[in-house]
Amino acid sequence: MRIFSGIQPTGRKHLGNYIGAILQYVEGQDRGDPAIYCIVDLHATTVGYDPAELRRRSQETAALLVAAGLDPERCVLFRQGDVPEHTELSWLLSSVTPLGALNRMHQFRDKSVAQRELVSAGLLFYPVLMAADVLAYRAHEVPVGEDQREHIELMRDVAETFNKRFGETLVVPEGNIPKVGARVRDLQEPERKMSTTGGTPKGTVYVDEDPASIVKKFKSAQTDSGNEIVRREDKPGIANLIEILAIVRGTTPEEIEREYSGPQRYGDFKTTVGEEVAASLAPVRERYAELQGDTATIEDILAAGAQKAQALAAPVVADVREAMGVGPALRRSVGGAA
Ligand code: AQP
Repeated sequence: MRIFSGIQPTGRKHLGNYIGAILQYVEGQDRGDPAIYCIVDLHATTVGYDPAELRRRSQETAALLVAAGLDPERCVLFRQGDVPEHTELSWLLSSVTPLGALNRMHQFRDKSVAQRELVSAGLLFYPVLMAADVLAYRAHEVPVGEDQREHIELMRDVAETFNKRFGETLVVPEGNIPKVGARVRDLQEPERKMSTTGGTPKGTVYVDEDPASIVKKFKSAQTDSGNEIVRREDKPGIANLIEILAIVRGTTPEEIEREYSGPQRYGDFKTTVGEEVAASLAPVRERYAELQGDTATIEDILAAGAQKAQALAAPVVADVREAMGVGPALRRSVGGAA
């Protein structure tokens, strides 16, 4: 069972990234054979950005993942731009990707509207590169949050179309979207997801945030004016807090609802959630502070990870080239699914 996932180096990572993705990465590390995690710096170049900042943030994201529990000895942790097989494969896969499907992607539509200067071809091509990221490793499982469902569907279609057109070469991956915490909501606008680019400053909690500031944000979270701690459609704010607390405690939302049944003061509940979130993130924040400035160690980790990643991806890309008739024929026969 191969697990693959990618994370953007765009700024600080928030509680949604942590719950929807990073916690799953750490869990996958114990199950994956191998578990492959990639900091997608090439994806980050598809919207306006500052080059020096991108390099720094890629290193910081790597430091954060290690601080959160990824062990470079037990998983493959690398930076996308260090493994050229990703870009080569994305070009090869573009021949089986319908332009109409790319045009319809919600993320493309949303992000292209937000671009002030240039809507790059890279932004349209983003899902093809993402398909290449996963398919290059013949990964079976892709842990992601709910917002990535559409991209997972597209990469499955791309793999299926490729296999039909050129013969069984690629593994069709499955998304692993958690049942609880797949869409952590903005604390101020709980009808929207917590987001790096589209969230409110007071409603977005960062993994490396000061504990007092985390508690303050939770205390001012938007809820309705009721007194029940239940997940109902008309209570997105409280439902969000219930799910967050369940994840932090390692229990279920049903258990939280049982514990807080009967009339409750929302203010007290918000404080409890804030304090428990802050306490659970404290060790990650401390390890991150130690690692963050140690760019030499981080670069060593990423270089070793890139070597391991390339060793896995190169034979797959060679099989794709062979199947497509690109370059000279290989001596060995095309390998099937791993
Ligand atoms: N609110 C969320 N709840 C649960 N999971 C989430 N993810 C993102 N937001 C939430 C998941 O985090 C992983 C890494 O995401 P990313 O940093 O690569 O970028 P993203 O998906 O584009 O989400 P961001 O960080 O909030 O950026 P915006 O919204 O500005 O595009 C992914 O698995 C994602 O599903």
